[in-house]
Amino acid sequence: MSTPLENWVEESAKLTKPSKVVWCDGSEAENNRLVDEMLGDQTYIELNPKTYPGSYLHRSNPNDVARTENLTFICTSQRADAGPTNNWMSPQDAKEKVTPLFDGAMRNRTMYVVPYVMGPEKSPYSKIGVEITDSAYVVASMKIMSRMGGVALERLGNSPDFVPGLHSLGDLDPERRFILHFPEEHLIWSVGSGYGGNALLGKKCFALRIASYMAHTQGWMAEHMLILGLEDPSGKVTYMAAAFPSACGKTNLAMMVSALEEQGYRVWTIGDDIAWMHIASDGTLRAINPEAGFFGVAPGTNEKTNPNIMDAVHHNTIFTNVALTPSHEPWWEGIDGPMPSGLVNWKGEVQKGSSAAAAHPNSRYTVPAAQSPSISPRWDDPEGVPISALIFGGRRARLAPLVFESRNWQHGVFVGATMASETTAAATGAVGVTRRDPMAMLPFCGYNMGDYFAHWLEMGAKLKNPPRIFHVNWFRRGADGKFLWPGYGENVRVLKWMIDRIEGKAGATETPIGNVPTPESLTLEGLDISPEAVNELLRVDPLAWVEESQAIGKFFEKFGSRLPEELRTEHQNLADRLQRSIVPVK
Ligand code: OXD
Ligand code: MN
Repeated sequence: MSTPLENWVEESAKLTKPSKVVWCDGSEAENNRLVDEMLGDQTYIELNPKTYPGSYLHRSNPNDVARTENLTFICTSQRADAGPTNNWMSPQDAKEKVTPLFDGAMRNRTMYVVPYVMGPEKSPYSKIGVEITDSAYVVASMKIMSRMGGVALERLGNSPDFVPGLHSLGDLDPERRFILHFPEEHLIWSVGSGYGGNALLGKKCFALRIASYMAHTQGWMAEHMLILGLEDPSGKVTYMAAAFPSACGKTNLAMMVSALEEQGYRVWTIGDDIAWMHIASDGTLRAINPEAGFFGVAPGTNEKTNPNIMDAVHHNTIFTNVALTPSHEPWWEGIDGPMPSGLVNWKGEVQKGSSAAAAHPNSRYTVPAAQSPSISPRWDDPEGVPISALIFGGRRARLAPLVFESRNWQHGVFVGATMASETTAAATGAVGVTRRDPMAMLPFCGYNMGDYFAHWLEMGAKLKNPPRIFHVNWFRRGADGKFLWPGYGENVRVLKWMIDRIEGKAGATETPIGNVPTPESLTLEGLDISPEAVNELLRVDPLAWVEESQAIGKFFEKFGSRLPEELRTEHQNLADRLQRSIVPVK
């Protein structure tokens, strides 16, 4: 008798017609074989073995360098269940359309069967996925990003309880590229892209889109959040999870070298992108990081912005679409030091001048999480870590103050649901446009976002001691257009204010949008910042927020009757509070 997994593999092989099928065991020997093959066919370029041992550069097709949200679909039987923020196709239409693209797609190629666990190997909260792919680069990346191979097969046994994901590079033509999710079947199909978020199916496709759907039906949360622990001088660690849209500094925050380390405040990393959170038997919210690696944006990363990752990526790392120095080291815009001469750009061409970027703005490193010096001793804890604070944030050049605290869980859900940010290069499309990105889940929610908001509200009601909810904005600019806040390691000062709030030690001013720190309640010693800049960072401009409130109203209209009443009430509440705070001019 064959197992459900064997049946699905056989069915997929019949459709895609590979020349051979390889079941991946996740061993070093297997990885070495793949590396040799990829060096042979130039999928990989070896980096300097002295300074970057075990590390390789991969150049993707220039038309395939970022997630393609316009080609990403949620295929529920009812359109309304995918909601107004997702692209939708019916499961039947999607399969009819895309089956021909898989038909024979793996001819003369190897089909790899990649079983993996998302989450710590022994955690009751972990889940199993199996990706079928014809890309060796995807296999090597999945080995870093998940617990891949025999561990997953052992845990699965003969059970049908896994998320199947069928992936083929196809012909890499964007016209024939589809990233399809069938949440009702827990199934993923992806064709025509070899890029990370489209092709490493454990990450965005499973751990966010399919998992958010599962979490809704099963009573837990799958969120686009980093997880960190902030240690205080007494050695106590407070755990926090934070949602920011793609490429807004989640990795840097999760791995921060604290500017207050001498005072005993230290940051420990549990995860940099995704949190799965469950209500434990003691009523606390427990978070695990389903991933085992970091797939981070390289440009802008340097010894100042993220010294821990700079250390981590010096071995066993896959770089994608970065530039290459003559001594075969990776290079990107914003790395320490000047642009070296003789650089080869991300497309493999000799770099001429600096008018065009040498590394693609969305170039990446893929590195095992355990290699970061900041990794928490509890990052692999099967029970997860208890979360005391949830943080939302985005890039807002003008509007949002450095930090504010919501009044309660319901208000916090409203703050998350109305989050907005200026877009980055992590997805294809215009950069720098303000878009509303609730809980940073806009591209990743596997069901109707109105129902997702309702789920958040329900989770809060079930928690004994719901985490406090904060909003941060590291990106506010002054009248001169310059950032007001130094960011990076200095952000610990804001995290410290949060734990001081949780412990009832820090002051705040009530404003229509929430509680904003009093300047004295922030720990600013040793920071070169003027009192005027601090005031500007903390300023809430009611007139600008009235405009924001109107934009929120427009956004909420999209959800019609699926918008929870509580959020309408919070919106009205904001409008009323703003009204009261605006002193009429006589
Ligand atoms: C990511 C993203 O790659 O959010 O994490 O795009
Ligand atoms: Mn992300």
